Amino acid sequence: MYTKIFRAVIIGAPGSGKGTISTLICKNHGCVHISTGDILRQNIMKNTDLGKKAKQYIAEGQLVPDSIVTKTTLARITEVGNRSYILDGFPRNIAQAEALAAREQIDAVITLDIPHDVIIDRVRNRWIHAPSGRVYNIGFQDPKVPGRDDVTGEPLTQREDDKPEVVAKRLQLYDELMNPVIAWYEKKGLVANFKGKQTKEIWPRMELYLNDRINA
Ligand code: G5P
Ligand code: MG
Repeated sequence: MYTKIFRAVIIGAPGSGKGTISTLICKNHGCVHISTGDILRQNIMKNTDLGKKAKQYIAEGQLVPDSIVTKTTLARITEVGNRSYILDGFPRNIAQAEALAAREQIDAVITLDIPHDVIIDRVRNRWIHAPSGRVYNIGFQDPKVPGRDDVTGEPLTQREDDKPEVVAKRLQLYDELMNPVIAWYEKKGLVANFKGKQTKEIWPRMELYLNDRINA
């Protein structure tokens, strides 16, 4: 458990394992996982106003407009209150990074550096339980019953934006928009980069870093 509040951002390409690693961090250290992608997908499922606005952008691999996402994310951070959190999927550009900095003091920025060919393979095998955001992967993190969520038994689905042509667009957009964001956080001395091909290879290094960072 954290002995003080720890607010971190996790950055990585689509399919790099942000959701998987955030879940591990929160399970082991008791923080709240805030995933903007999960929030948007849950709103699409419930057909809310936000979901209706976001649906087409996500399906095409485009960013949902800043005005919508920033308001939603900051509202979620307010709900989380005085607790440690990992912010996954936000910020997505400099404007969002500035909006976050104006509101929150971020303690660390964790970046995941996974080769694109590894990512393309993973995304092909990804299945999700959209209502909860739980993620599975055939051959890596199989559900106990094929095609079913471990907790609810509900059917798993594939993401609309995991089609190969949309993944290619998302990867390109990531490089274009996120390299400047990472450089922006590097200037502030906040970035810890984790390079590798597998989550199990990255995780022990991440644990060492987190323990150091949290007890510093
Ligand atoms: P999201 O939802 O933020 P992305 O594209 O940033 O989407 P994504 O696809 O959710 O990121 P991830 O969370 O980095 O990927 O990866 P993951 O799900 O944990 O892992 C990928 C797969 O690999 C899983 O099946 C996992 O089980 C498996 N895996 C993990 N580790 C290993 C391993 O070691 N080995 C193997 N074999 N498999 C492994 O955003 C979606 C859309 O929402 C909008 C945008 O339209 C965006 O495109 N959006 C925003 N728009 C504007 N501003 C924002 N801030 C927005 N946030 C979201
Ligand atoms: Mg994710």
